[in-house]
Amino acid sequence: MSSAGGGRGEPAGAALDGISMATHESLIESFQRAGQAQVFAFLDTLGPTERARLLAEAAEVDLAELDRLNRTLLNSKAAAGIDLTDLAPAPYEKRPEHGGDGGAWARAKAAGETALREGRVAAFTVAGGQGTRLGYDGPKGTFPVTPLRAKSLFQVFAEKIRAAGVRYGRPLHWFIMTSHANHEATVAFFAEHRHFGLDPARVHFFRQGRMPAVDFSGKILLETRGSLALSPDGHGGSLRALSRSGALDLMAREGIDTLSYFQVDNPLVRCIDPAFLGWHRLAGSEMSSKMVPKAYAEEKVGHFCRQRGRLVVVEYSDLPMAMQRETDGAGGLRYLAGSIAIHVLDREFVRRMAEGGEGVALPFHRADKKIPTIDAAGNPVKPDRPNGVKFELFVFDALPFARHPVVIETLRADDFSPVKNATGLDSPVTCRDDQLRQFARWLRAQGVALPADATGRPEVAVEVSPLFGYDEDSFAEAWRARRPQPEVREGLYLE
Ligand code: UD2
Repeated sequence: MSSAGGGRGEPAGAALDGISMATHESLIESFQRAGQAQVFAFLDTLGPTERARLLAEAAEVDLAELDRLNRTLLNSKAAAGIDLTDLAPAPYEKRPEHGGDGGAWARAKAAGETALREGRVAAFTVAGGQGTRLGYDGPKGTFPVTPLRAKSLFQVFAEKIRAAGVRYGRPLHWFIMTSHANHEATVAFFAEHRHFGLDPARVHFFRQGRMPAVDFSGKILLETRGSLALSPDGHGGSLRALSRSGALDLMAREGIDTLSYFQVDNPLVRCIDPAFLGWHRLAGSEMSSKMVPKAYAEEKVGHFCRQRGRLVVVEYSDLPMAMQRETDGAGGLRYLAGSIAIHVLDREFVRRMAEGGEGVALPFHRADKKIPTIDAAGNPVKPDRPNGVKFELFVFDALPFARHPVVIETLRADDFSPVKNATGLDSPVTCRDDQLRQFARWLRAQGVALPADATGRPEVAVEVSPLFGYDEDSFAEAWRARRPQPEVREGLYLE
């Protein structure tokens, strides 16, 4: 399925030629019956290609699902908020340096390494987001991030995945979820860079689904006379996209039962972390997550909570600030466990969630947005305040459905420094500094004297390729084996 598209939501073209006039008519009628006839208001003014595109987009829409969303999420009472009753902080496995059980962590690491040697693990990146906040034009994964070589996010992940494949003697498969907007550019970027040394047969791209945006009365918005206002269905759409694209079947054929899930914006992530994989496996978990203690109350991450016996994540925008600021007896934050969007997923759990069934479905979230559209005369409108609603699925909403979910602590400095904003917090500059601090820590642990400021940022810029060392252990081995050991000075690149 390498670089294959993802079923529902494939661009017009070939598929459409097969749709008969009768199908078109029944499609249009179903929209009329659903009170969505405005979608075809300009149909008679369109040329054949535009017509075909509009009809193909309309065929993507699940009218019954949309009707349900309009009734539940647009209704102001029901939409009033997330259920916060019976909420308590979730327990998590502490790191050994914070009082966790060192023996249990060692057993977890060994179990994860076994799974890797058996070829049971694949990497999975969600890369369908639009990266609006960064103001970067292009798939976010192509954004340059490393301090010296300016390697792209995709290259950093590719090299970590390649290195893990070498270390455990089993090259890994890598699934990458794109969107309609960035699919072609993403696939082309990998081809242009020869998949960064990975076997192209093991790198699989598929598109996520799309959802129509509606106005505040639930009517689907048109972006132009001949196209719907469609947007990606959120990273939670990855579960159904994995199923629809054939990725789960491919995994089953290859003997892969575990997916290591991470976001495209975080180059520090340990994409393949044996201890995390091991905790997941030893607990018989279907979905596991990493947490970091929140750095401050207002930090924009989700919160791991327990609610009536189930694990849930409550997003920062949904947890009242008073609760985010609550402290425990010792003065620490009560809702301390921040979600950094790193998960491990069991293949058959993903299938169960994707297929849905009695009471098994991710809930949609509503986001009020400024959505470019057209007016009744068909002229473009660029709203300066929210004029409609987008619907999105969040992957962490699968946690309450998972059997034996585990949350483990990770060290922020080793796992999390996302690039989200052009400047300030979580920007290219903070991410570069965090990479430098990590390389410096690894070097210092090997006895290299490296002058640094109070935050641990070295005075000289150095870069370690993931192919040399992609975590502290692999770095230590490579460094000790390197003869002669290089002088650590400005510009040193280790590969
Ligand atoms: C997300 C989490 C937040 C925290 C933070 C850590 C949500 C709602 N919030 O915040 O709790 O963990 O990450 O960095 O998830 N994506 C898709 N398709 C989509 C939408 C997003 O693939 O339709 C991908 C996107 O490419 C990126 C990731 O999902 O890799 C996160 O998306 P985001 O930037 O919207 O999430 P953010 O920063 O609001």
